[in-house]
Formats: sequence, structure tokens, C-alpha cells
Amino acid sequence: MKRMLSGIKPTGQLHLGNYIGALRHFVEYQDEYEMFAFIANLHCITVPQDPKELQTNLRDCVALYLACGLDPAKANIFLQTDVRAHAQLGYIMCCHTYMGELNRMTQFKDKMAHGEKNLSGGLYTYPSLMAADILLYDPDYVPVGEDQKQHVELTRDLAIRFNNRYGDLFKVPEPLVAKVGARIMSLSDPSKKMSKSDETNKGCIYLLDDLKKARKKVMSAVTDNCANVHFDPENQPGISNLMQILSSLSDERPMGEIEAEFAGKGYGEFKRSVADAVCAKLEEIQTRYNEVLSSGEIDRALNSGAERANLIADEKLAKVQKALGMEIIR
Ligand code: AQP
Repeated sequence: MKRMLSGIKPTGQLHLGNYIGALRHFVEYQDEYEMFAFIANLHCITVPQDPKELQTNLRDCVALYLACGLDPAKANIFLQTDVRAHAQLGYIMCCHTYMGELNRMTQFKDKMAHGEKNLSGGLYTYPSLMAADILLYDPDYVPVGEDQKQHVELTRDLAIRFNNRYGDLFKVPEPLVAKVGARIMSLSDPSKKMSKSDETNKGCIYLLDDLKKARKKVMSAVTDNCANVHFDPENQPGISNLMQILSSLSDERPMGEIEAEFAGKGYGEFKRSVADAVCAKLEEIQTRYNEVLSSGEIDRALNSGAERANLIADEKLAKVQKALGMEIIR
């Protein structure tokens, strides 16, 4: 069975972008692939976290994985720190990543460009850790949103570098970026990606948002004055973003079909349909989330996921350390 791996960092509450760009695909793929879906709690401390909030976010993140349809009988769900080989291989990867490569990574570059102070070393080297996260499991594919593609490219380069230098150690994985919804934009500023760290809180629909609040966010989404529901991300970014959301939540309905349905109708009517689709999905997720929280599913899922992940990751780490001559043969 081919393998697939992906993770989400619980730096805040999961949002609709995480669902559309990542989680819904994890769920689709779990039948066809051996899926490894982890919660990236090492990555999330690359920026300051409030310990109490982080604990809540971690639990919510696992609960939302399950609520969105990940099934522990099919997918290995685990916490990154429950598999120590991530940090260990992460360090080895870091020692093989050039500073020039890290300097080119957009996330760090963006934060530097915005003049953010006291950026951590962890944030700078996080792409090396991400390469380790992936390469430990020899996955065939890594499903990611558009923003993470660059990191998978670096992972591929590192895999090839190791294989050339030390022999055949890693499978070179392919990024899998969906055609629709790979970059859901902020509702209040469609030039920016929908992000957990949205400062205004208006542009981001969280999966646990109260339904009334979520509806209000959609209804007040920034659009344009073209008065035409037309898919044109360059000239009509707000409307095109709402169309992507609607399409993603309705079995990837073609944009032409959505355009035809709303031809000659106002933006108000179109937004109401988007809000209906969003609220129906949130309601479904939240109902299941509440069931999950009051059951023992979270702990059971994390235990069985970590057991399988440790088995594979320890074997890979031992192979790497041996190939690098880091072990004394006894
Ligand atoms: N807006 C988005 N549209 C589509 N996909 C998205 N993803 C994130 N935002 C969008 C995808 O979700 C997966 C997990 O991402 P992550 O949460 O680990 O990291 P991120 O991309 O840095 O997410 P945020 O919300 O922007 O976090 P902060 O604000 O903390 O930096 C990935 O596959 C990602 O592509």
C-alpha cells in the first residue's frame, strides 16, 4: 500500500483553509493509502505559545481530525513529540541543509520582511525538521496547500542529497496540491491567505466558530463592484475565493456551473449560498467534535497511531545513523 503523510501545526484553532486545503483530502486518501496524519507540536513552538492555550489547541486539533472524518482504524494519527525520531532526524537534516536554502524559504523571509523581532532559530530551521517529518516514513505523496509546496521541494532535494552521499536511504516524495482550494484567502483581505494568526479575526472562519458568527463573516466578505459572479482570481479575488469555498464544499462543483447559477443575481444571494454551505459543514463537524470530546477516542487514536509511527520511524532513524557512521558497531 502506498503511503501518504501530512501534518498541521496547532498554533491556533483550525480553520476552513486547513479543512479545504488539507483535512478533507486526508479523509479522502485514508481508504487508498496508508495515511500518517500528525499534529506538529514541535513546529508550533517555533513561535511563542501560551502553554494553557496550546494544550487546548492540541486536544482540539486531534478532536477535529476525528470530527472531519479521519478514522484511526485506517489512518495513523499521532503527536509529533510522541515519536522522538522526528527531533533526532530533524537535527541530522538541519546539519545537511544549506543556509542559502533556508534563507530562500518564504515563511521566514516574510516574517523578516515585516520587521518581526526576536524570530527564533527554530523558525529558521523548521523546513529541515519538516523534511525529517516526511522522510522518516518514505511516503509516496505529501498532500499540502499551495503555501507548503516549497517545503516539500526542499525535502525532495534533501532526500536526493542523502541518497547520493550515503546510499539509498529515502524515497523522494511528491507534493500533492489540490486543483481547487489549495489556497483559501482571508475573507476580509483576499490578497492574504486565510491563517490561524489572523489578527482581525474577521477574515478567518474557524471550524469551531459559532454558526451565526461564521455566517456573518461570509456575509461581510470583501468583494468588488463588478456585480458578476465570475471566477477570475486576479481581478475578482474576493468573489473567486468565495467560489472556491463553495466549490470545495460541494464536491468540487465546476466554476462554470456556479457562474451559471448566479448569473444576473446579486452578491447577497451568492453569499447566502456560500454561508449555507459553510454553516452546514461546520455544523456537521461540530456535532461530531462534541461526541469525540466526551468519548475516549482521542487517547485511543493517539496511542495506536504513535505505536505504528514509532515502529517505522525508529527503523528509519537507525538506518540513517548507521549510514552516516554515527553508531559504534557492537
Ligand atoms: N488558507 C489556506 N488554504 C488552503 N490550505 C491551507 N493550509 C493552511 N492554510 C491554508 C494547509 O493546511 C495544512 C496545515 O497548515 P498549518 O496549519 O500547519 O500551517 P500554515 O499553512 O502556516 O497555517 P496557518 O493557518 O497560516 O498558520 P499560522 O497562522 O500559524 O502560520 C497545510 O497543508 C497547509 O498548506
